[in-house]
Amino acid sequence: MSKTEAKRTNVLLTGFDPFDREAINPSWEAVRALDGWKTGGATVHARQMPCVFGDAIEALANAMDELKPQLVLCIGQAGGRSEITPERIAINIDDGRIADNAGHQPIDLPVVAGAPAAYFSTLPIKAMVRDLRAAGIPSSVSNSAGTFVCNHIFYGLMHRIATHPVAGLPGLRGGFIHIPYLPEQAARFPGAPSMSLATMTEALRIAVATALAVKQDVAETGGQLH
Ligand code: PCA
Repeated sequence: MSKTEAKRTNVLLTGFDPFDREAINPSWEAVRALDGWKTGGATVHARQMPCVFGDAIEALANAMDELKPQLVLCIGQAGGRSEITPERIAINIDDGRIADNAGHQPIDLPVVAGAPAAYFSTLPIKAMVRDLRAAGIPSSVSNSAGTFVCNHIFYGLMHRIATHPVAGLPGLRGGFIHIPYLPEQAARFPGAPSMSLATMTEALRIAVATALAVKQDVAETGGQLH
């Protein structure tokens, strides 16, 4: 790759603003720590997304139009999970267990009317889990990103990649990773698992590096019985 081409390789990393009465969102804290980070000829750009149905997909589309990334990783908080969990699949449903940050709580509505039921992540999720574990960071594939704003933006991302070839350069890939609470959040919910910001930031570095390096995912066990 020439220097000029290398300059044009952008990675978009998104995190969310705090929601559900939290003061912070680990996804934004970890993502913003990597803004400007250069790896493998690519530059990482961090953007914060609103935890609002509709607005989140619009903000993502704007960031993609601005940056023309070749890789998009959206990150979100999954309180209660103990591991870094690359998501396998985005489903075409909005079903809010709670209201979003604008007070909207859609029930059983499609993210995009008339669009496919689901899209698979085009990130090498198994290779990411492998590399994270090798670095001593707990990680597993997740087969559900839920039905709140994280699944919503994930679906919006994959739908855009599938239907807007100009949204990124050829070969644009994307997906979603859920991450645990930070310790200061978990301290309010005794027994809840958490992970330090330093570990989560390192995990995202590994996830980005693996996604840039591995074009074809590895076939490793990572399924679940339920
Ligand atoms: N987590 C929520 C939305 C924003 C976030 O960080 C979710 O899992 O849907």
